[in-house]
Formats: sequence, structure tokens, C-alpha cells
Amino acid sequence: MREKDFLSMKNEIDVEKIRKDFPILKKKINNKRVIYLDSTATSQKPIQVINAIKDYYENYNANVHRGIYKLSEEATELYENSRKNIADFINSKDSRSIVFVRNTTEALNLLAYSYGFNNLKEGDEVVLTVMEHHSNIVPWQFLKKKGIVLKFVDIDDEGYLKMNDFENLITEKTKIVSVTHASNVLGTINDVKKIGKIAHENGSLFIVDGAQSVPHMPVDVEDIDCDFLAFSGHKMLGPMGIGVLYGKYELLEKMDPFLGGGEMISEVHLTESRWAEVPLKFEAGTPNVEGAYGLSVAVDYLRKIGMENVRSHEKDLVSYTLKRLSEKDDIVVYGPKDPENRGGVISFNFKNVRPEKLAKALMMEGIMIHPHDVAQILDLEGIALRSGHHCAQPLMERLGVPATSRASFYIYNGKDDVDAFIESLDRVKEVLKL
Ligand code: 7TS
Repeated sequence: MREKDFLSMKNEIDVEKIRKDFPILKKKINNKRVIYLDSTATSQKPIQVINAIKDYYENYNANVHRGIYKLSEEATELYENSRKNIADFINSKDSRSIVFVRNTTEALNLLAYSYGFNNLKEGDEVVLTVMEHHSNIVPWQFLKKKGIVLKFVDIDDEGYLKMNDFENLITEKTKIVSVTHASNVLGTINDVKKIGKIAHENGSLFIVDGAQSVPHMPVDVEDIDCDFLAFSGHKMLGPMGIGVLYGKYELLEKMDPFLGGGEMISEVHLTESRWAEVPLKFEAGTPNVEGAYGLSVAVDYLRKIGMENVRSHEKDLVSYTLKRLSEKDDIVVYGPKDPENRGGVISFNFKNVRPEKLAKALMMEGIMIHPHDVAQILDLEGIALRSGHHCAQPLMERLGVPATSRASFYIYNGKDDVDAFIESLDRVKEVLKL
């Protein structure tokens, strides 16, 4: 049952009610309320998640999977129940498919090492896209040492993946296709079901980077039929330092461990060892128990709102922002025009203003500021927004810009935030005398 509390009479997300759960949003910066537009980088945390972590340390803290005393049993139960709850959230039928890691980056590194290094050979190919975050590029670059070739699907002018490229680039040598579900810069939501089908028809493994999808829309691993899905707890109301690698059990079973040590073994001798069962085989050392529990509580919170409602709320905000930005003739927005195909992320630049020019203008004003830091001027208005390459430098190169500014939305953002953001863009021009 949905908690109607989170929804308004019109069955829309009630932002005011949700904001009350987020203590940080009560904070004032420069005497103004915080307008947080950087949830793509990390989300804010509701009091329920903050309290869960406190509750863990006050009532359950003990190491897991080892003690035979009550506290350790309870901590283990909390940890393993969290795994089940998170499995259910992405419709994984088997909670052994959920490997706890630190974040998306670690999940993708685990795959590059444990699967890539052990199963790929010289001349084999990995197909990625130009819109990937660095964490879905750099780990695969490590495999170049073994003679593995990386190929990249391009984007069209609107920021959609060129689907024909998949057909053209995937060959019998392609062993892995790894693609982001949603771009952290363009906002583009990729048709992962279709890409997965192309990959599987070719016998390639299909990996989805869900860092920007799992927090923002319903994601169903059975429906997508991906072999692996990586996501980060901190981007979906959960604590930092906990993330998830979902993998099909049969594949995880066949893979070698990533890190060695305690927890991941069944037997150790001086010169050889045997591994624990999946998923513990991949969870070396003392795990982040309070992180897993915090993420489970975050998942409960999102489930109460309903992921369809999260998605439609963000779609409404994007639609409204795009409309308001289109009223300005000096702003260029990157990514799909249709809000139906984009997540709550809007990257933009001031038209015809190269960063070099911005820097000069700023320096003449005596303001020492990074060229693209429109963000710093917005910060004076209490608006937290990102400028930079967003860990997607190859995409910046493809777009022909060194950086963009980026506003991103979540459940606690409303149209009032969008209005404040749009108005602050005029302030940027005032300060820069553009
Ligand atoms: N994949 C995508 C699509 C991302 O957006 C990010 C983080 C990652 C992977 C890595 O996640 P992590 O939790 O392992 O760091 N994206 C961003 C961003 O856009 N700004 O800061 C982090």
C-alpha cells in the first residue's frame, strides 16, 4: 500500500510534506533556504534513514556472519533482510544475486576484474557508449593490458544513442556490452531492454549502469533481462559507502572473487583456499552493515512514494524547466527535447560564451572563479548546482564543450526550486556583465 501521505489530492508528490523529512533542507545558506539541485551527484537523506543508522549503532552493532551470540545474530539478520528488501526493489527473485559493494564504481571494477580479466582474451571486444560516466569506461581500459579492444557507440545530435551502432559494432568478438541506463549529463534514458536483446542475440554479456535509473524510476531486472546491474545507495536516499552489484546467480557462481580475505572464504590453508557461497564470495572483510540497513530503509521510503510517482514527478519538473529555459534565447540545453525520454537532469551552457570569455569577464571583475563556475554565482543565491565535466569527459569531447552546468532533481524539488534556478540565471549575467 502506498502511503497516501506523500501524495497530494491530485495524486501528485507532495513536495512540502517530503521536505519536512529532510533535515538538511531546513538549513540556511547566505540566509536563504538551500535549493539542492545536485541529486545526480548524491541525494539528500530523510530522517528515517538517518535514524536507522543511529538505531543500528544503539541497538544492533556487532560483526556479522561470525558471532553465535544474540547481538551478532541480530546484526546478521538485519544485514541479510536488507539484502532481501533491496533484491525485491529491483524485482530480483533471488537475494543471492545482490552483492553489497561500496558504490557503482566498485561494482563495475569488480566486473572488469573478476569477469573481464578471467574470461576475456586478446582480441576480444567490449562495447560501451560515449555517454558513459568514467566509472563505466576506466575499469574496462584496464583490460587493454590484455589486448582487449574497446568500442564506443556514438550519440546523435539530440543526445540519443545511435542504435544502429550497436548492430554495426557488435561482432562475434564482442564479449561484453556495458551501457548506462540514464545519462548523468544528457538525462537520456536508454532503451536497455532493446540493447540487452541485441547483446544477448550475439551471445555477449549485458551490463547496465543503473546509478541514475534505480533512484529515479521503476527498474526491473527480470524485465530488462540484464546480466548485471550496478547502482549506488547514496544517490537514492541511502548512506554513502554502500552500493549494489546485482548479477544473475549462475554468472556470479562461475566468477572468481574480486578481493580476498575474511568473510569470503569457506576454508583457508597456507597455500590455497576455498570460497564462500555467492554473494559472500564477493564481500571480503567486515561489510558496511549500517549502510545496507540504511539503504533498505531508503528503499522502503521510495517504495511508499511509488517509483512511478517519482518518475512522473521528475518528468513534470523537467518539462517545466525545459519550457522556462526555452524562453531564454541565450541558453543551450543538451540532451533529448522530449521529457518522456529524459531523467531529471538538465545540462546547459550560456550560448556563444566560451569558458575562456567567462574567465576573462570574471577576472576583470576581480572575481577569481573557475571558468565554468556559473555554479558559484548560483551558490550565492543558495542554489546548489554542478558545473564541470561531471566525470564524463569523453562525452564533453563529443559535445565539443569543456564543461556544462547541470541542474538535477529529486523528490524534494518543486517548481519553486525551478523558478529560483531560472531567475538566478539572470543574476549570472548581471555578475558577468554579459
Ligand atoms: N555511473 C553514473 C551514470 C553516474 O552518474 C555515476 C556518478 C557513477 C556511475 C558513479 O557513481 P559512484 O557512486 O560510484 O560515484 N555520477 C556523479 C555525477 O554525475 N556527479 O557526481 C557523481
